[in-house]
Amino acid sequence: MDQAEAIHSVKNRLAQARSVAVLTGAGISADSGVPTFRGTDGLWRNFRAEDLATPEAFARDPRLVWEWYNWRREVIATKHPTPGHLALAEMETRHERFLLITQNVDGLHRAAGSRKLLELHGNIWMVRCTACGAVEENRDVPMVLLPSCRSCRGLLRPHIVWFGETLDEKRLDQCMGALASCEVLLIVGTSGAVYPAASFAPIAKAAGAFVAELNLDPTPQSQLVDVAIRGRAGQLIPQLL
Ligand code: BV8
Ligand code: ZN
Repeated sequence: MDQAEAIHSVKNRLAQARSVAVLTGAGISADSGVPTFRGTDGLWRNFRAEDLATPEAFARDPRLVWEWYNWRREVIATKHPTPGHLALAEMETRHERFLLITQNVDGLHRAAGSRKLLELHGNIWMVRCTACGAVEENRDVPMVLLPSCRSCRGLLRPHIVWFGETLDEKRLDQCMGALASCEVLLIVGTSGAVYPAASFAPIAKAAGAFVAELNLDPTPQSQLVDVAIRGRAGQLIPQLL
């Protein structure tokens, strides 16, 4: 099946679908200029996300972890949603049931107008107090280090799910509900390396969904999906509308 036929087949499935789910990863924000995690531009000062985005790294050296997040906040603050983000915000208005699940913490889907949105790993513009648990939005670029809680002076951390941390039960249940009921699942711009998000395509497939992958490259999930479309998310998603 060539590219045009593949796009046509997914478009047809979407046109008839009452319930649609979408899972996005760093690839959809690559077109905005946000570095991906595992691409060549994804590394930061020779550190890997798996080494810095962990509670152990934060306990050992909160300043280093905050410096990494300050760098990412600075990068993301100047980025805008792509036609891919905007097309997904439009897509949610066309189906009775729709859920956009993103692994990205950059907030670009929210900025694009998506409302039926679940930020599985949190949001880089939200901070949480490690002492009293208070959560609030903070858009300081950079954060003055080390940031402390307004009400109890406790150390603030990014309100983001780090490696080794469990995901919010409610959020996960909402994902499982969408995966069990969707007729179409789009998997956009993710390498399928991180769990539990990496298990979403097989779960939806087992529940009878038509699964399409939109990615620049093949991934471990490519042979599992019904259709794999190669290309840039920013160009492909608008063609599905
Ligand atoms: C948990 C916040 C229970 C940080 C993130 C072994 C087996 C199973 C699980 C594990 C295991 N060992 C450890 C685990 C658990 C771990 C895990 O999965 N580790 C991996 C590395 C093996 N998972 C967890 O810890 C999760 N919690 O499971 O709790 C538990 C607890 C303890 C022990 C076990 C279980 C929590 C995971 C959440 C981690 N937090 N983000 C931050 O961002 O600051 S995940 C992080 O990676 C980002 O959010 C990112 O979104 C995510 C996944 O990366 P991708 O989005 O896929 O990005 P990537 O760069 O990899 O790929 C980009 C893709 O886009 C590529 O395919 C590329 O081809 C494509 N692309 C590029 N440009 C474009 C494009 N496509 C289209 N268009 C383009 N223009
Ligand atoms: Zn506090």
